[in-house]
Amino acid sequence: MPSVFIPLSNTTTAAFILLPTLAVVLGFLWRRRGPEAIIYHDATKDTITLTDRRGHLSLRLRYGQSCVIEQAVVRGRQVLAATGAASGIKVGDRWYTSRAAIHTPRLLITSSTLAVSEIAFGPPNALVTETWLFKVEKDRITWRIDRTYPQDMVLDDVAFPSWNFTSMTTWTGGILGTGGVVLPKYLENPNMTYGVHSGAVTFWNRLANDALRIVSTPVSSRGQARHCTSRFSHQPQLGNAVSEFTYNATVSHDELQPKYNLNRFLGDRQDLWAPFTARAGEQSVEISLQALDYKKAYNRGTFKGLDGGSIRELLNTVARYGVIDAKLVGANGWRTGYICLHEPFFAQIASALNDSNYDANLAKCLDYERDHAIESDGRVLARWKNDSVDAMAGTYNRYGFYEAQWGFLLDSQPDYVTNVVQQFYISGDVKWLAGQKEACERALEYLIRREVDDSGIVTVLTDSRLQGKGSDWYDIVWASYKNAWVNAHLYNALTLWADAEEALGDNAKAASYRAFAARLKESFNLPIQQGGFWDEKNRMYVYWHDKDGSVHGDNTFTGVNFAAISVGICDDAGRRKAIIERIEADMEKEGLFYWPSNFTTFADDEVASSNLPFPKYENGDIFLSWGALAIRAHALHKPELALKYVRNVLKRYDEDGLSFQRYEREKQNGAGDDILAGNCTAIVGLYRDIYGIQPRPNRLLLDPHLSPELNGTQLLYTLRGQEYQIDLSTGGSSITTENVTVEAPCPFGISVSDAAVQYFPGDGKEWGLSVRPANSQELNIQVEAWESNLASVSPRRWTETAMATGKVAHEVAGLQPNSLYTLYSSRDTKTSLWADDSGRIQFSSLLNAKSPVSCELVLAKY
Ligand SMILES: *[C@@H]1O[C@H](CO)[C@@H](O)[C@H](O)[C@H]1NC(C)=O
Ligand SMILES: *[C@@H]1O[C@H](CO)[C@@H](O)[C@H](O)[C@H]1NC(C)=O
Ligand SMILES: *[C@@H]1O[C@H](CO)[C@@H](O)[C@H](O)[C@H]1NC(C)=O
Ligand SMILES: *[C@@H]1O[C@H](CO)[C@@H](O)[C@H](O)[C@H]1NC(C)=O
Ligand SMILES: *[C@@H]1O[C@H](CO)[C@@H](O)[C@H](O)[C@H]1NC(C)=O
Ligand SMILES: *[C@@H]1O[C@H](CO)[C@@H](O)[C@H](O)[C@H]1NC(C)=O
Ligand SMILES: *[C@@H]1O[C@H](CO)[C@@H](O)[C@H](O)[C@H]1NC(C)=O
Ligand SMILES: *[C@@H]1O[C@H](CO)[C@@H](O)[C@H](O)[C@H]1NC(C)=O
Ligand SMILES: CC(=O)N[C@H]1CO[C@H](CO)[C@@H](O)[C@@H]1O
Repeated sequence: MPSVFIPLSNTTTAAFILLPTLAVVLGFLWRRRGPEAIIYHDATKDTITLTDRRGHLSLRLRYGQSCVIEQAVVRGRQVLAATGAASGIKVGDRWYTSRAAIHTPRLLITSSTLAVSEIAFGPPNALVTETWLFKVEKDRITWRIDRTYPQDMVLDDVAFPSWNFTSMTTWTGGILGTGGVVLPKYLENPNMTYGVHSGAVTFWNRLANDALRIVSTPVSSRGQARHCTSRFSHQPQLGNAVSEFTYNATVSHDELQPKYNLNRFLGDRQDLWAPFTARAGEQSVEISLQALDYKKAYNRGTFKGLDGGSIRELLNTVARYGVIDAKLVGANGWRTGYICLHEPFFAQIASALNDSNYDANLAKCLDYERDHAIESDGRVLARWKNDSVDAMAGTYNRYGFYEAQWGFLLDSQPDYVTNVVQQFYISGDVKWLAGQKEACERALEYLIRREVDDSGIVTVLTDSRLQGKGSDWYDIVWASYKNAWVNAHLYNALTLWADAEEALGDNAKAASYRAFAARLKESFNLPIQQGGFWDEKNRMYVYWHDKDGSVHGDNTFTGVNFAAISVGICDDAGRRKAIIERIEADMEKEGLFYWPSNFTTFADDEVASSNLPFPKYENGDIFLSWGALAIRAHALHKPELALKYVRNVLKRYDEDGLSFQRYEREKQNGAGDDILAGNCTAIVGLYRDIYGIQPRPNRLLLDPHLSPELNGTQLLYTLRGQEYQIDLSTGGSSITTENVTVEAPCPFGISVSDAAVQYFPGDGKEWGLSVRPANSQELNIQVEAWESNLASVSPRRWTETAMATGKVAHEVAGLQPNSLYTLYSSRDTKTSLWADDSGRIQFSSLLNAKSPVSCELVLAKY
């Protein structure tokens, strides 16, 4: 468009008067005729080109004896292979497609739509017919496909439609509607295929900074379509051509089933889904196609002291890679296809990711686990996998859940509950939580029944290391009887779950779980000689006690020590300091980029022999999965140390994409083909404990632990559809939403309801101040003092500044009911206000532009 107008703007006044008319004429020509026209028909070549009004996406359709999209230009980059995008069906081993050798379809073109009808392909006695309706919009092109099956048909495969991209490097990856990701670099061999039950994908290219978002929605009002499914493959090379990357979408009435076991990934073939019956009649899908500026679409804010590009990339690749499919969310990844239900950090990953699709899928996954992984006695089966190779004999169920061959890994009990509560923190969905109540109680009671005396400490199923069985995440370390790892995670789950019981109104249960947690905390911290886990001589926690009284894992096992600090069961500042400083000294000595499981070896009878000699695998290698625990432990003690290790991980990511299971201790090079998504947990820790972003069911809590290099970091974050801007500085942090900025001593919380913004002092669940500015009035509230304690009589003090003149409505809550308060303002006013029987006061004040007003609200003395 600019190229048409620029010459005109240089002409005389007379030409200017003509401009409006000319613009209409030229605009008309441009739209209907020019090569950049929104819909441009080149009848000589049998092609029609459609371009969105912003000119970011352009599709070229070829229709002569075919119906195929042969070019897709995404922000100037052509991404399709010569075979393009088309639709089709596979019957037996024969493909019938719209790509070639069909009757030329009928066309109907308007200024912004194109209808292509009478597209027919298929076996001669059962032709499938389609109509494609394209609509060109400002920022997208929509493509509706109405397909009619003449009869019920058993199909081996379907392209509804399928897209062939130029090569395996056309896209860095594709963010899926499951919250997961397809990564072409993990489909490195011909025929490698990955598929999911979702019809939404945003392909992106990091270098080109472009993205193509394809979102398919079944049109259920028309016919039978209900499910969308996606499959991605590395095509074998044809001759000297480069291998194409294909995206094959399916629309069906019934949900497609995997053809081989529960596989969503195939290493050497593409027929991922089982044949299915397409019902006679119509099925329709609406596909929205958008070309995006990738960095803008996934803008996380302005980063200081860290590379925001790497943070975005690590979250979009490593973190998402743990999602296997709809209802299957984990942190190992879809290549090896394991989910460890004995990992507590999926909802924490969600809270760093900021993707409502991931959140929704995790909620469904936890329901699926509730229904198929929890046994009647409350036992939470520890793992899921596509096959039973890793299962303890007889435990693999038809949904894919099982006990690990290494032993009963009991951390699945608390970790399931932890994920449920933290998912509730993100969604705030009390109804969903209520559906989990009975299952979570059952999972906790399973461990509670295993309490030793009245200590609060519970035991695992083995009594002695000599039984040679694992009992937690470190599955080939023979931790037995009283296991500090399991007990620390139980403590965490109990305190979280007590909070959830309160949200559900069951205060009695909440109190009993808190009482158990308190008992456990006390015993946990006792010296080892008295049955606790604290080793006073070495100033660290040990890993376990065998039943015979012997103590094991006194090798500064980092897992237990970081867990104890980060879940708060160790809250003694002296102990924290001793542990962290000792570990840091060892890190420095060895020059390690990240924490190993242990600095020196476990004893021979404490681990599987495959862990020997030290350092090897779970005996001394570096696993990134527990990064969030370590980051939190450090953030509480020394934020700059936490930051140092976040930097190291980001540097690694830039070097090797973190594509390994663990790092070998000696050379610190990557090893292991189980490419763990848990690697993202350092960034999860960065968001949660350094930036301090912590969703809560009724607010966004901000509790940062910053070091000065991070000053000026500005994060964009969305929670339950509400957008927040978070400005971080060691001098004071603030949150802005709905034109209101609240700066307050941390931690504090913010939420929005009834067009007003609420401020929650401290980490309390109740708001203290609610403000509603005039329309479009920007308002800054700086809280200087606000005690969240109801009984407190200390004054509440704050300063408000408006950018424009207008009336601000206020409500203060959490006051002593039926009491008289005095509001002093720096404008020399003094107002008496009565707190009603719910302890609330309402008042309005007119603020003048840019003149700050300080307020003080004090309980009046009689
Ligand atoms: C995409 O490529 C595959 C493999 O080369 C081919 O079989 C298929 O027909 C192509 N799809 C389209 C729409 O042309
Ligand atoms: C759908 O994808 C498969 C590869 O997974 C490919 O063989 C087939 O040709 C595709 N269908 C079409 C019409 O492109
Ligand atoms: C890919 O799969 C096809 C069909 O199963 C097979 O014929 C072909 O040999 C495979 N190619 C490679 C390189 O594995
Ligand atoms: C965060 O979520 C919101 C709402 O879904 C979305 O608009 C935004 O693009 C997301 N940001 C990132 C970085 O994904
Ligand atoms: C399960 O998945 C793994 C990894 O993708 C694969 O190697 C294995 O063959 C699958 N198992 C079966 C029985 O298909
Ligand atoms: C995560 O890091 C491990 C090293 O602990 C590495 O082996 C693995 O490939 C990484 N996973 C991903 C998805 O990058
Ligand atoms: C960070 O900002 C605070 C004020 O917000 C200031 O006191 C401190 O000196 C700053 N630090 C650096 C390194 O700029
Ligand atoms: C915020 O203020 C701007 C003008 O400064 C206005 O356009 C916008 O509508 C306001 N937003 C809200 C939520 O009031
Ligand atoms: C750094 C450190 O304390 N390492 C410990 C690791 O384990 C051995 C025992 O196997 C201890 O002696 C070390 O102190």
